[in-house]
Amino acid sequence: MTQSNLAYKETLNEVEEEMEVHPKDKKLAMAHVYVAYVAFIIGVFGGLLQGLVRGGMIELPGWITYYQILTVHGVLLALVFTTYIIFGFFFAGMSKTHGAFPSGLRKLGWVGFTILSAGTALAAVMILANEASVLYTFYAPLQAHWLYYIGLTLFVVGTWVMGSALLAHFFNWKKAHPGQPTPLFGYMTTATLLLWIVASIGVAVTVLVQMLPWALGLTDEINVLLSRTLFWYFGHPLVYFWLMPAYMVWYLVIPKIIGGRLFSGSLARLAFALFLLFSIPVGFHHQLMESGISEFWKFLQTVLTFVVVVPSLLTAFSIFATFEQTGRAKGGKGLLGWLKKLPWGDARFFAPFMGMIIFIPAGAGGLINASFQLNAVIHNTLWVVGHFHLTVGTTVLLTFFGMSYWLIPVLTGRRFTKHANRCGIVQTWLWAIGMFFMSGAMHLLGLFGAPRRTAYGTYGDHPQAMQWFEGIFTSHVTVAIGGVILTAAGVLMFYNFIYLSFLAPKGKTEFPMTPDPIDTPNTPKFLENWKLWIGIAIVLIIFAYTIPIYQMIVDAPPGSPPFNFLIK
Ligand code: HAS
Ligand code: CU
Repeated sequence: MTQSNLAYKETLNEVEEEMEVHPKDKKLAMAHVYVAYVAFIIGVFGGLLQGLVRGGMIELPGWITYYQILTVHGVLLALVFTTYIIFGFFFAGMSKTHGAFPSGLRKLGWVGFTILSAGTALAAVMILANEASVLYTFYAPLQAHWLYYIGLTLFVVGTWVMGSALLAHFFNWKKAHPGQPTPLFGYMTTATLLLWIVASIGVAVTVLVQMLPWALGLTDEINVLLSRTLFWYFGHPLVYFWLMPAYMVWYLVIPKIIGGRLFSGSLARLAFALFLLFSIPVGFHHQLMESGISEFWKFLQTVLTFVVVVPSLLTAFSIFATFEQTGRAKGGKGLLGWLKKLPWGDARFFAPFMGMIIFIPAGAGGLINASFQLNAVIHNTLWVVGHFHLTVGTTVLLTFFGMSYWLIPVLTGRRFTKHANRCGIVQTWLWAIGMFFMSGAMHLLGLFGAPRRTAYGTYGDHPQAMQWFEGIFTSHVTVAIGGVILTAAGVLMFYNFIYLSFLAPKGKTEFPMTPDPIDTPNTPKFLENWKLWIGIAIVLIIFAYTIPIYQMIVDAPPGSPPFNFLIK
């Protein structure tokens, strides 16, 4: 280690000792966590009902429809829980690593939170009133009440306002420390927020320009292909908006919990910059089976999809290396002896670790989905539902659960007790086992042709199964049983949230944050050049989308507002 590295390391450790989340920032962060978990528990029960309906075990009463609970489940878990917990994590982490928010920015944060929550409440009311049973993708021609689209708009605007507060805090720090590498937490938050902002412009455009006028009756038709394209321009980066904060926990928190230090800061920065570049021009991999997009553009976006796999592979390498280095430093010998040195009994480690393990098959499933021709086999089948229950539903969620075990007590000034830890370990096992059955059956049923997005679920059940395990994993009953186990796990997680928020003994809990990796002073300058990254991202987007979107507009059938005047 060079002299300058050593000096840098010492000053950082000193700073680290002092920095805590400011009490006023704790309130703002915790407000997010409350909403997140209330949405979570309602969403979990939505999922249970669906599983039971699909398994043919119950019938919904006349006043509830299948699409309605599917929308409740998808919107509350995939959009509301994730967004709130992510922003709660960002506010807490930015306060810890960049210092307390100045009161103006904190207020801006509260304003954003209020707008976001007004939007969420409006959208939730419309869904519960069965006026917006359009699923979380709100594909046209499914149409919701116009107030639902207003709710969605407020939701997005709220995140922009909160995002500006966070970005301003980061760039103020950068200005005050010229020439210094920025703290990794801020770097990663910034990459994630920029990704979110650039991507959500797509959904804002389709909602404001297409959906809202149509729902208000101002136009009576809609360009369906264009609306789906604008949705997926947003929808794929959306999944990385969920994944990147989970990766932040892996990169920044887990090394500290296992008693080590992240293996390389520059590699971590590079992975996040690559996510910003390649997450957006890939939406067509959700539309490979759609007519109206020529195969050249589909193929191009397929190639870019395989490029965006690279930062995940970099992440796998970094995290594995961090585990191995730490395990060996603790005396682990031989090829795999270091594994024993990891803190298996610590739920803050174990839950995200299970998430990592499950991401290996989950990511492999993603590669299958993205493989153009193979997509024909799985598209619109239950396989896809199995895929996203492993990715966002397990990898990301287990990581957020693992994060909650320390984040909530940090924010509420309580202790993460042995009891809470034990509940966390049981919760992780239950979630993983429930998901093994549910998602496993979904994957296989999908291969036998069971469709997604339908209540008539037993299609695809495979009565002539040759082997017992084939029979188990090709039955909707298995999906339902997995769903029941997952509901139990969800209830236990809600209990963990209540316990850590209100019941655990008062005291101090550590906000685990890895000391900056030793390569930090040598961070290449270009990695911090945001203008460069945003510029390349925009060029890639223009390249991947301009011509196909132009074609969608000029070749649209007559009466496809809002661009009728352009139709050939
Ligand atoms: Fe996906 C559909 C392709 C990742 C979520 N995806 C979906 C949908 C969702 C979703 C919600 O190409 C459904 C949307 C809808 O409603 O229609 N997906 C991919 C690809 C990846 C991928 C190529 N998806 C995700 C992630 C998600 C997510 C992440 C949420 C968070 N997906 C698709 C495609 C479709 C799709 C098509 C459309 C299907 C259709 O036809 O409708 C890749 O990014 C995956 C890369 C990941 C890896 C894994 C790396 C492994 C790691 C773990 C390391 C482990 C360690 C532990 C360190 C290659 C990082 C080691 C320790 C030891 C001791 C061993
Ligand atoms: Cu995607």
